[in-house]
Amino acid sequence: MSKIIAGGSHNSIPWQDKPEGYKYPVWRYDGNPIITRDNLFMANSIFNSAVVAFGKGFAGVFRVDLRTRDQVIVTGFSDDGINWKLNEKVIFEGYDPRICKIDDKYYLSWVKLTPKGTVIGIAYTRDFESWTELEEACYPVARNGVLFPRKINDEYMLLLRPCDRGHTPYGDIFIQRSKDLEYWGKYRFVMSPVKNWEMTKIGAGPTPIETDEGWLLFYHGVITSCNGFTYSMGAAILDRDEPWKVLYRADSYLLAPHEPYEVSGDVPNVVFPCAALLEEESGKIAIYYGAADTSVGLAFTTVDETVKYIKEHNLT
Ligand code: BMA
Repeated sequence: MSKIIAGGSHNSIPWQDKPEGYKYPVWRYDGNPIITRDNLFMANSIFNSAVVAFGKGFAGVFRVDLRTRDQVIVTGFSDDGINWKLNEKVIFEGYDPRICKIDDKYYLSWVKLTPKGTVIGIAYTRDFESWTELEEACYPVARNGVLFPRKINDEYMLLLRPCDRGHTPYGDIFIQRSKDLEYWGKYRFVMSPVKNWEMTKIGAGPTPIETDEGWLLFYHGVITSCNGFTYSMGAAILDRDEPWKVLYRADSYLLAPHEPYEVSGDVPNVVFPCAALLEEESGKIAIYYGAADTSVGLAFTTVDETVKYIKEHNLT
């Protein structure tokens, strides 16, 4: 049995048992999508968004593309992780937020827009009301900045995907380290696309999950077909002390756009995981993902099922 070591929620996370006879390790919530444009006035779409256990329930940071098509981030709260109330107040401009609790603060990392291209913005809050922005974590151009939920050997760690300004194939995951979340360095390469389903580019997804086997990392991978891009979700296990070392990695995706709300929307064929809620005792994991750049979907797995799948389908 694989175990989640830390980062569990004190509250019950959203959950549905795996449908009878379903053979794969990740299954969808049958009420998907859980968040749509109807959750917020003036939203064109609400998608790649991240949530975390907070107080007696959950809090989140949501990517909203407005009816002006400006890309902004707002906060939201939920008692059960499924029904969300979003706030109209914009906390930052940009997109694809992740949220990560380290000690007593919640750190937001997101794709911040600058005149020279996108960078990874970092800000923190204690209450989801007031935010303190820190130095940008890199120079342009990068996306998919994902913090680890604790320091490792006294250093904060950030996964990121250096890229260029467009949607061109330039997509490896790197890691960089910092003692103070201000100066970053000691870069290491983590992984490149390998299999067809992820061949165009890859990018880290939710905050890595600490397990007894290593850091469980869900990530997205993109394949280019004659019809455009398809974004799916894969998984790897990184070394607990030196997380740039990949111990295992599934050769195949764990979730891909198959349902109507994933294959059709503003950008068809996108499954883009940004957050996971955990239960340490049971090993349950609830994954939040953007669907077709239009809405938010929820999927479930357990640490045991996912780790087993990764090992049985390990990339060789
Ligand atoms: C990526 C990001 C994501 C988006 C995806 C598909 O480059 O912009 O926010 O979900 O493209 O459009």
